[in-house]
Amino acid sequence: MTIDSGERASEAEPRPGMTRRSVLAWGSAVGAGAALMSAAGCSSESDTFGLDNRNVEYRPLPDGAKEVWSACVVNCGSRCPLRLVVNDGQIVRVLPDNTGDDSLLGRQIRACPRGRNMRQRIYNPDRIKAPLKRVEGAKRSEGKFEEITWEEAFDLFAEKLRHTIDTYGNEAIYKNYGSGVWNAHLGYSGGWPRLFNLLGGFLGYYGNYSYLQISQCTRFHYGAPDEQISNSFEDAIENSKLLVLWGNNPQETRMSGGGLTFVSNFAHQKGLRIIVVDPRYSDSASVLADDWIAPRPGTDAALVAGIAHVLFTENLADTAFLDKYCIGHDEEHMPDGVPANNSYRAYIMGQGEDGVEKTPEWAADITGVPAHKIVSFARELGTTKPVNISQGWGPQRHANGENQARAIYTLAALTGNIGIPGGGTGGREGYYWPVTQWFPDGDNPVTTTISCYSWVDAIDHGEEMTELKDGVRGRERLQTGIKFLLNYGSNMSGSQHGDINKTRAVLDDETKCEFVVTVDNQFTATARMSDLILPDCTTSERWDLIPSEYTGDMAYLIMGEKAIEPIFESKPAYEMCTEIAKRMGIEEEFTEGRDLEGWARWMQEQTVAEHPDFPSFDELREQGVYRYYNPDGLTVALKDFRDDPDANPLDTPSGKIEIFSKQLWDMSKTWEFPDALPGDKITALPEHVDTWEGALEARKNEKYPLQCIGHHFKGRTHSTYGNLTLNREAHHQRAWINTLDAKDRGIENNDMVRIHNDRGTIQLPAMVTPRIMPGVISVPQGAWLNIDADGVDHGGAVNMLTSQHKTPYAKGNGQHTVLVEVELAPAGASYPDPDRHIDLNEAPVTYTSTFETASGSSPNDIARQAAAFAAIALGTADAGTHA
Ligand SMILES: Nc1nc2c(c(=O)[nH]1)N[C@H]1C(S)=C(S)[C@@H](COP(=O)(O)OP(=O)(O)OC[C@H]3O[C@@H](n4cnc5c(=O)[nH]c(N)nc54)[C@H](O)[C@@H]3O)O[C@H]1N2
Ligand SMILES: Nc1nc2c(c(=O)[nH]1)N[C@H]1C(S)=C(S)[C@@H](COP(=O)(O)OP(=O)(O)OC[C@H]3O[C@@H](n4cnc5c(=O)[nH]c(N)nc54)[C@H](O)[C@@H]3O)O[C@H]1N2
Ligand code: SF4
Ligand SMILES: [Mo]
Repeated sequence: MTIDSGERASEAEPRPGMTRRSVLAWGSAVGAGAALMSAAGCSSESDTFGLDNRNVEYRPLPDGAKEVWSACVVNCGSRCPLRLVVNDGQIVRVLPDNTGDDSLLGRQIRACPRGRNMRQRIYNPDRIKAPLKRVEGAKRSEGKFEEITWEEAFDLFAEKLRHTIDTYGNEAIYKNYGSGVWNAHLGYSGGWPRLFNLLGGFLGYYGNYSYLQISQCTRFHYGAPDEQISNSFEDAIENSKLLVLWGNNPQETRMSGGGLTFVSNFAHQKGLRIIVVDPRYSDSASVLADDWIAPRPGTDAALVAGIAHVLFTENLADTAFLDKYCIGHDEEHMPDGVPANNSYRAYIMGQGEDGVEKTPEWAADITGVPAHKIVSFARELGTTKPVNISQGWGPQRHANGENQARAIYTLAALTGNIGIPGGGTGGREGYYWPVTQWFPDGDNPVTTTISCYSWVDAIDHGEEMTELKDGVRGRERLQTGIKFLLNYGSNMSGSQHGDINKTRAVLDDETKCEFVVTVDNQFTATARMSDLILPDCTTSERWDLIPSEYTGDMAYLIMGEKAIEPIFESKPAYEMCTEIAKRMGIEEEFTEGRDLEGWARWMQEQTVAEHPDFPSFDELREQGVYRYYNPDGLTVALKDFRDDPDANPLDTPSGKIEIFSKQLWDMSKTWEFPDALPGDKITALPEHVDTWEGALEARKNEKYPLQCIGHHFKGRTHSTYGNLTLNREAHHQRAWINTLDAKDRGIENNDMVRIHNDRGTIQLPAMVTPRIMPGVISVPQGAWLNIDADGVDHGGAVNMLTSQHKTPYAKGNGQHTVLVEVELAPAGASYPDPDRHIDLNEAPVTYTSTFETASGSSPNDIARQAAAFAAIALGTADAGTHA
């Protein structure tokens, strides 16, 4: 069972602020939510394959209703088609994929409970209804707005853009990282990069919040410019003897039928042995694992070292593989000019610089995994072949996450599993992703970039940022700080970046960033901190083509047809860009005479040129989903290199896998760490490093003794879907805390607790459970903020606690490295929860929103809204999916 008892609907009680009527409605809604969970293939095993959508009998559609193909495009790593039933201009029902079958490579792409709740996201009280301008004199963090017209909004945008370019140059413009729409061929950019590029460019960023550390270390380890993806799960199912999910939780992070939930269920059915390495007994551990190994967060490199000790001393390391394909593993295979005692084996055997032997006992002390367990795990890894060691991105989202990721890669080499069917690189599961045509952004004339995690620094003290200190690329130092910030499909500023309080303080200083504009369709914490807010529409209100993403060896493209007209005053971002381009005198170059549908058709035409079998635009509208497959069969990463390393060398200096990296060795001598905290160092080997707020410090720190991770959570995709009542009721935002730690603090299950450190305080209910190791808590990341006058967040947003301190050379987000203390919340310290409830069974008479003052409704809006809900109410009698 995926749904742990703590999350069962029956135990949930109404939250403060819920009316009795909404509780009743909620009761039936949760019932629907539970049904959804099994439909998504993530409830009990027995119904995993039980629900073939082709054979489901639905309630009859209203007369005159039509079905339109659309999709959920959030960045969850899956991508799901949705059949939107439209009646009288309103979406009245959301139906899942009905193509495909139950086979491994033809499987149905069944949307998860979030996507099936799409109607609540479209018709949501938090929808931004009109362009909003910050009230003169109010601070950004005060979030006070007035409605303006679109004309005023476009003029203001254009004026500020012109002023920024003229005064500071194009490097002062920044489009923040934001993943809310970036997986749609048109929607991902909205047109903004194209607009800026035509105007001389903008400051870019490298990497992403998902896997910045692993992507940067991969350059040195495998010579690949990105993460070194591994064999696919389909290959593991066919060919592996053992699958190790190392800080990898596909049951929760790849939730759709097209994603990997479904694939891993095949693995389970086939009897593939699976071991999960995770401080949490995650949903993947609970549904799939034969064994669970729980290291303290941030100690995986030590765990790997302890395993390596057993492999070396018991002659279980694959030395033939290492000698042929790697350098740096032992004294005989070192790069020129490097003393031999810098090899990985010397490090493990205590002959390296630190003189410490990395025995299983040594590793046990650091990781918390018993030594005998490390020995038996090592023996199993050393004697089983092939093994796919599949690391997720949890281990690398830590202080010195670069070393964590490289260590796990190294284990794949020590066991000789790389480049063979059933094996893997130690990276994340591979996938087939044929390149179809995306919206053309053009080239950015500005070539300077910063790491995606550095933008608050670049606002605060951009001119001080340099290559060797801050990882600035394309220049030795930045010429200017960021003065014009665009948030598009991004909830970074208010929710997803580390240390929300620091970010708010930096944004409140208007001498630094002079203009902040947010383009979103929900009134988020990020929108709240802007000077201008532009209401985008949702995917269902515009044209697009939508590709699969991490969906293994089954790739596909989904038709995104405009199902309804944009609601309220919202517009597709592309139309906003067109209006601004007009004001900047570049409309022709920008549009090339195309509107959104025109671009969607153009992309289809370009795609056909590459893939002749690709359906026509109208066929795609009819069939909705088009699947395609790798002609070479299942994905086996680095197969060419394994087959013939001389003909197919890696792009590293040696052409081999570099367990010792001479490039990192050189960087360790030149890179500067003026504000270094413990663990801020670059090492040529994937060694264990004790870091700031790491496992060792937790044991010494009396004030903040608990490590806190913020896992990705089934209730939301980051913050997206976090304001949907049904989702909130089905998946409660609670802090996981071990039974022993809870007992020490007098905390019982569902007690309201406060979690704090020097950066912030949050309040939320505790989930007291043995499913997380002692000394560690986890607060699912992405909760919507609800900050009281004392600055305490009652939404449970983990980024009130996280740090902006960068990792050593990726300059990335160690957002899972956090120390905190937890205590019972003061009695009576409750705070009204914004009631985002929409009763889809009844047409509300008035339109209420927590943010009413900010996103105020005109009488016209209210009439339209009431009409919309009336139509919805007529069209359906349930939570918006099939019964
Ligand atoms: N439902 C849902 N799905 C999502 C997302 C979402 O928000 N919700 N987000 C999507 C996105 S953009 C991304 S980048 C991916 C994220 O995918 P991941 O980064 O892989 O997800 P996380 O939950 O951060 O981490 C995976 C697991 O690692 C564990 N972990 C944390 N620290 C450590 C450690 O030091 N060592 C080990 N061994 N394990 C550790 C966590 O407990 C967790 O179970 O998920 C995607 N899918
Ligand atoms: N503590 C902690 N923090 C983390 C992480 C973690 O593991 N721990 N994970 C990090 C990771 S991996 C990632 S990817 C980031 C994700 O952070 P973000 O990329 O900010 O993702 P979301 O919070 O989902 O915000 C996406 C926004 O896009 C908006 N949106 C959706 N559809 C549309 C649309 O059609 N048009 C427009 N204009 N907007 C739309 C949504 O309303 C939402 O506000 O978070 C990072 N933050
Ligand atoms: S959140 Fe992901 S798995 Fe769920 S419906 Fe959307 S794309 Fe599919
Ligand atoms: Mo991500």
